Amino acid sequence: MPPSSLRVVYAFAREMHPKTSDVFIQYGTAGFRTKANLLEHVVYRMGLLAVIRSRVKNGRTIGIMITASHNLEPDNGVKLVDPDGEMLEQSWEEIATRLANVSDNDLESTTEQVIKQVNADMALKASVFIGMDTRYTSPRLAAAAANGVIALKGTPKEFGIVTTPQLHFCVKCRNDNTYGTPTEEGYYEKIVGAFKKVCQKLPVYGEYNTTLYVDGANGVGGKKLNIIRKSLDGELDLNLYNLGGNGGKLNLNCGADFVKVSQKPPVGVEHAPFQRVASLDGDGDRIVYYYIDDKEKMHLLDGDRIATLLASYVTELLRAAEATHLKLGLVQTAYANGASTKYITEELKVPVSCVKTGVKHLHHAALEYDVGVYFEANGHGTVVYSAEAKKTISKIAEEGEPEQRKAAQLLLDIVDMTNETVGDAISDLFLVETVLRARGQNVRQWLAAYTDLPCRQLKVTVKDRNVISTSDAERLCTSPAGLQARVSAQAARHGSGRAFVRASGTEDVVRVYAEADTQESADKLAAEVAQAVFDLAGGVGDRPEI
Ligand code: G16
Repeated sequence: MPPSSLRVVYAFAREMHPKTSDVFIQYGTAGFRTKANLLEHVVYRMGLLAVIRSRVKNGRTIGIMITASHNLEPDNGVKLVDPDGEMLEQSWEEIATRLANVSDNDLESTTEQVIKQVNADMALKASVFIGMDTRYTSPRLAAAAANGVIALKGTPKEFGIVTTPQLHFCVKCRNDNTYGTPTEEGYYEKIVGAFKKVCQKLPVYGEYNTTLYVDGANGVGGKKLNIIRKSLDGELDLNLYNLGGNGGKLNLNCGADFVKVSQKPPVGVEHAPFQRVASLDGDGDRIVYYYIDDKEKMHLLDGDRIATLLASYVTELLRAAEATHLKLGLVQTAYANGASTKYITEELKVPVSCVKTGVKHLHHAALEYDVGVYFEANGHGTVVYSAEAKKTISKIAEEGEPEQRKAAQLLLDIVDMTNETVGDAISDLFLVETVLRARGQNVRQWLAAYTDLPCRQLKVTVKDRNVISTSDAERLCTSPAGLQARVSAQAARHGSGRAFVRASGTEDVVRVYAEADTQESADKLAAEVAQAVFDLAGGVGDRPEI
């Protein structure tokens, strides 16, 4: 493709997707995210970038997902998916930001510069998969993405409404046909198929019961579970709530983020004492569990709990398969409850690493292990298995002693049930149900593994959240001056006190996390830290109260 044909890039931009706002926008924790009406030109330009990326990757397929995941309905967003189904390589985030912010007049020349910089062969074919969530602004944005792809003579394929992890899965399958079939049906076949296989091997016993309530956050995840429900042959009875009807608004007072952050049950879900409930987020990439006891108290089983459940069960199976030379490790972020980290190291004796927020950071750290379990406390996570691990387990499944074979075969089903590309609420749901079923456990028994330290999360609005810098996997705040000293001093005044602050990469806020030995202390510490952020980082609006 000769550079002169880049003129069409400008023409499409000017005629159909002009840049109408001067607000600077940055590729954040999970792509670009802001009010939907500020995004059309950004998404069009990501269509252009996806084509360039595909050509740099020798024509392998790249994904574009239109979603703002856990954010409320007025927001939207866009993120790029790399050929192995992973998040866009980080060195390209700066390029994405540059392309998103240039004026329409400079778009043609900037596109040309990017092509040169990354050495893309524009004569190659380019393929881009596009998916979107259920937001009413998504179809328009998906069309803008497709136009960006067409402007650079790439081939877009639109998947319509899918969960974010389903799009990641399809991209991976398209580039590696040993992983599965790159369609929504291919996804169900592999992931739900593996769950049904496991159910044949593990009869229901003990305290486990097959009824599961699900809060669909009025988003896409619940809708997809509604499709899956009919094919489960009674192995799992899904009672689905918040499917987007009856005036329910996306992520509003429901969904995984609401449940985790507010520590309250979602609206729109019926509750029965001790009934386990899974709560998904708006695009189906996060999941947390909870139950309400007979005194109406809610008990949360968040991403840390899911990680420990999966890591302990896989460790058990590796032991039974006599494959303990395979190294299993767990990856968390600063949000991980201190009690979970203690349990992982002291009880499970599993190595644990701490990285910055964002699945992209956790994913890469998890790849260091033969079996890497990674979860953010907010319920975003999965398991990755090295090629060596898969080979070893397959060999044992065929050639081992009977008991070893049994464990290895279960492990192979678990590998198939896992969406290894990214955190996936649906895949994680089946993994959790598998472990509880295998152990004959109810949700209270699951919770009994360890006791969480009480914690609290708050948001503070400031003039410019970029004034906050951090180090040590976001556990230390390096600017503005004096903030860390105040946070440390406040934390030291509370038993088991720990707190940190960081700028969100998906919302225009500074996040505050605090934990301590009592809920009262955790709440107080969080409020004190929120005040410190407000005072030293340019808070706007009302000063947080204690
Ligand atoms: C995204 C990321 C997660 C991150 C979350 C919050 O989740 O994929 O890794 O934990 O945002 O990020 P931040 O604290 O920077 O706003 P989702 O589910 O919204 O895509």
